[in-house]
Amino acid sequence: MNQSLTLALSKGRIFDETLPLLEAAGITVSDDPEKSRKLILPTSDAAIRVVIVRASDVPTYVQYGAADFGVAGKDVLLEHGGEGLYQPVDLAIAKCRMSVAVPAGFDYASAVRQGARLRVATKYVNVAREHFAAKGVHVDLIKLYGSMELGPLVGLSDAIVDLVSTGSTLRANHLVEVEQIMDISSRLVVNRAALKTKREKLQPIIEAFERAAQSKK
Ligand code: PRT
Ligand code: MG
Repeated sequence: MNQSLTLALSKGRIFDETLPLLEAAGITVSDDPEKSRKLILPTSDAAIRVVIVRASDVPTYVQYGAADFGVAGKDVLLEHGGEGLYQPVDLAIAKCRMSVAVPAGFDYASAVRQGARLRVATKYVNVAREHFAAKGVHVDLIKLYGSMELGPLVGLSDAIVDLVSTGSTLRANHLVEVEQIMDISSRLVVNRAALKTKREKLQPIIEAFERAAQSKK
């Protein structure tokens, strides 16, 4: 059967770190999305193409079957909810952690002990809500779409929930990490219907990704 596949990726670290996994599956992408303005990239396999979308839109494309599979961060998948998605592989790429950070000098532990109500700016309102509820911390969540680090600096919030990898963004903005919420890595997500109808074509790729990810752990 002639099965064609569409893979959804975001440019930047996810694209860059997925390329070696694709290569392990014998698939090469010659366009560089940072240079080309094309949103649909062909691959060395005429039946497989890559679509370039916003990181937070990857689950949506895969959920609706506009892409058969994609790569998205656990942060993005938790906020999306994961409906319609099968998540077979933790790819162990684009690793970071989700943390609570506050301005250096703000006594977070004591504010929490005193039962203070904290204003928290974040893109990850669902994960943040669950985290603070589980800890019994009272929060007002303020939804942002980026540059969370600015929130406490201009008095928008007392704290932020954001992703941290090297910690240099926090340091540059005089913020300190006071709680780690969870480790984050990117996952392969597959459309549930495609998994059945395009199994023959998808399965070898999923297995190659699995092997490549395993060798990184
Ligand atoms: O940038 P855009 O708004 O288009 O979308 P995006 O930020 O969701 O995409 P992108 O490509 O930046 O991130 C895609 C995925 O990479 C995320 O969903 C995470 O799963 C993962 N990832 C891994 C990260 C980081 N590491 C990371 N460090 N995503 C973002 N960051 C940011 C973080 O938000 C903070 O602003 O980098 C800054 C911190 O980095 P350090 O090294 O200074 O600590
Ligand atoms: Mg980004």
